[in-house]
Amino acid sequence: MIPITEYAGRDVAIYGLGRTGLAAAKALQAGGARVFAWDDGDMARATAEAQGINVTDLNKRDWQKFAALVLSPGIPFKFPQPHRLVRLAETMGVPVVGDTELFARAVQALPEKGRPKVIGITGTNGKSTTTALIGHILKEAGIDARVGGNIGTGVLDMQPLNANAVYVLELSSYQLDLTSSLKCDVALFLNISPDHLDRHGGMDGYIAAKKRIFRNQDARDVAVVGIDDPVTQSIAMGRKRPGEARVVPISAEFGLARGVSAVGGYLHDSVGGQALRVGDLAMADALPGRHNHQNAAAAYAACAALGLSPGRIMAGIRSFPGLAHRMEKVGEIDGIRFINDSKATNAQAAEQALKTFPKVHWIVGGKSKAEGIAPLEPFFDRVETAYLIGESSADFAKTLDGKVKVQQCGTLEAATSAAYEEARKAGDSAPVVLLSPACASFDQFKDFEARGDAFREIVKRLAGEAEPPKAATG
Ligand code: UMA
Repeated sequence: MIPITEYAGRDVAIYGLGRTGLAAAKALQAGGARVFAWDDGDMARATAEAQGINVTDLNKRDWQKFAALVLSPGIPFKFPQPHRLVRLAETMGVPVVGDTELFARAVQALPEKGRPKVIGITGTNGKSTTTALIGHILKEAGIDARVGGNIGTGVLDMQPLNANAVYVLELSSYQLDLTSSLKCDVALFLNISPDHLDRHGGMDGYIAAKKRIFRNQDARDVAVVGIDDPVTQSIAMGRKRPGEARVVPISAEFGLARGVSAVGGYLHDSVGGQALRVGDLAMADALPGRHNHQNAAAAYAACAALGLSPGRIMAGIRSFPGLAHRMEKVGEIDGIRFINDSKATNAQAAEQALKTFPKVHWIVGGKSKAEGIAPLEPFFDRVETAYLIGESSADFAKTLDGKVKVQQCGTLEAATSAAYEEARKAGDSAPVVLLSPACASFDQFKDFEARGDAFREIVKRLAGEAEPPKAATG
């Protein structure tokens, strides 16, 4: 935990007691602040109280005493409309901040030589993979890298600040909206496509939130910018003013005169003006597909900016184990690869997975998003058979009718067994069973992680590595 001393002896309100709020409450308490925390959920309040946090109904407190309101990123800050407590804070002149802002100020409060390095990563897609990959490369190179933020560890839950450490932070647009003081030594903006627009008042607001990652950077810093979509491309082109961070463009579509590119399966570094073929991405098992090649290019550019050699970076890229539930290989039986992409909860995410393989046995379905799987039609020719699960089965069968062979399986267990049997019979050269549901999981599982874990267990059982489930008794 990173103790926050900025509010020592003062009262601070905390709203939201999930990962962000709990960590912030402990960090502020450890730094000497008096914490008054609230969450609308009974369970969250009980958990916080059990951990020694002062839980109190913020609606009933005297707001004149609060020096700040620490807001969790999932609670509306500006759009669709500010949460009532945010309005109250603003009316009472109480500043509203996020956990990353507290982290940033704590870093800036250190003498310059004592500050750790900070790498911030944002973008619509690929930010968790890139964050984890950078953390992995740095750790493999013997650097004290700490990984946190939107990837799942509250920023203030990370190890205390240390001048020799590198903090690798995945930053969502929600978190960036609540952060003003962060200065990234290396800031990465990977790509952008419409997402979370309700929380930013539209696309312009969403772009503006993401661009906050570059705030406070100066000429000593580096901005790594993906140029494979028009918005980030124009951001990269526009950042040339004196005093601004040095821009390193990255692409998985074009070779670059200056930048880092991943084309034809190879990583190329031409940042210094001379093209250097750095390594073969086919050796990086956990990073298949064009989108992962962009992530590899981004991670390479960030680590190179910190002074790591191409050889060391490539060693880390090759040994990266991948993230759970994201194109994660969970087993191989009789030459059939089983890929867990449970994190693909919408069509756009599933598209990345379908694009990766020429032929797949596709397990799909659950609680559908509005667009269903119709946007994936251009990739239906890659599907050997679709194995339908969950409440979307009837709708998806209609979308697939006449285009793809379909098996109605109901459960993930039935679908995985059926896909395994079919893949064995089909005798493809590189058979793949892919769970990339294009749906939320809530109709059958607690969350996408529980769904992916269940798939992993089923595959283990099929491989005979695990015991068959015990028969129900009583
Ligand atoms: N709550 C209220 N009142 C409300 C709304 C929420 O009391 O009106 C309470 C809830 O009961 C809950 C708490 O607020 O207890 C949840 O706060 P939160 O949604 O901010 O969740 P955290 O657990 O703090 O997790 C947050 C990020 N969640 C969101 O931004 C929605 C996590 O990202 C992040 O990993 C974590 O901080 C640590 O930094 C998750 C996410 O879904 C993965 N992010 C979005 C995304 O990636 O698309 C942005």
